[in-house]
Amino acid sequence: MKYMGSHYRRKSFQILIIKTIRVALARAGTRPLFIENSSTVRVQAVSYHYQMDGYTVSPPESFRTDLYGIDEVDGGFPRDGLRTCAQKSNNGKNVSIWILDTGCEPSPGGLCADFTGEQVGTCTDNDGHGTAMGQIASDAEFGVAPAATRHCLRVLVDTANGDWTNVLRGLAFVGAQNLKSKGKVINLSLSGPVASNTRSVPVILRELGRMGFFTVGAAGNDRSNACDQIPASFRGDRFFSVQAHDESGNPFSNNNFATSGSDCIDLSAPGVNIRTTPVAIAQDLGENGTSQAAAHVSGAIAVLLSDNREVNMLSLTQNGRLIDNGMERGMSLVDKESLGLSCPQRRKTRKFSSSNRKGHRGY
Ligand SMILES: [Ca+2]
Repeated sequence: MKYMGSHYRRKSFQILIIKTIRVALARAGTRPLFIENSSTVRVQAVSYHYQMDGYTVSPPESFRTDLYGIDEVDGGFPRDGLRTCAQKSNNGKNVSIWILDTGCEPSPGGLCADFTGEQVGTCTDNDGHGTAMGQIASDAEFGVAPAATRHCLRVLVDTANGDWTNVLRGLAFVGAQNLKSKGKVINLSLSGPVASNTRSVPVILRELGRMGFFTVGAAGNDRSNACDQIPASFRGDRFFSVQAHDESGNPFSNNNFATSGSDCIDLSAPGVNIRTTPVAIAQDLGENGTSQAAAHVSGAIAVLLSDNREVNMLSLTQNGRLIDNGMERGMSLVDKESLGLSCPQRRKTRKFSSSNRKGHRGY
């Protein structure tokens, strides 16, 4: 019966998607859709330079300040310069993270698809944004959830914008998959104004939530009310809208925000001066935005799921801190808790060896 239930749900979802996409296509969505990355610098070189006092961290046990985001998620505040929880955690193992963006490199076993019509059969990222989001969430060495399976859907074109219709197609593809995993996370580091052609987005996100998907959306970088943006304005138990803050806990200057009257922000996460792979040695560049913040939260959710822990605001922010958005723009802004996981209470998996496998039930 359980199987029949999930089968029925997938079937009904597919019917819903077909209807929804028809509506979206009929509306000929041409409203702008932007990635949430306000950086004016583009990192372009090719190698990691994460070292600490000459000690190459592989896998990372220690971090430079330019990995403060990973450090912050891992154990929360105060940051300890260490990946304190990783050794006790499954780090996203057997959890799928779907990156809907400009494309990225799937991890082993991950899927890749193009919905822009530009690159049939591939998901090559010619912009860099999707690659960065994928790395923050699940890079095998420096990601928040290094053991997660990363799937890459190309829904934005090389100029890093796109059409909601392609995003909807990507979401429909995700919902139609029947992959075995311990959990499913969708990262939407993109945003656009709420408009007539975005009415289908909440419908699909709600249905994906019912199917067990957790979705993370960027709050947006427009210095405006997040409730005017989609996906941030979507509200749901399995949806999180994310602002950005810097390593000192100051809010990102272009954050979209929540007011006491209309609150469409759930939490804040690292999103200022975030380094990702294509960084040249000796360059001191970072990228800013609620995109980067959202990707941290996607990775954190994957970590919680892999450790059989609840995913909710409490578990995501248990070791976070209050980010003071204050009254800086002359309006009543709502302060938010920052992302900060507590470490798992006990080790969930053990190394495979003949000595400790015996008698270990695992799961
Ligand atoms: Ca840490």
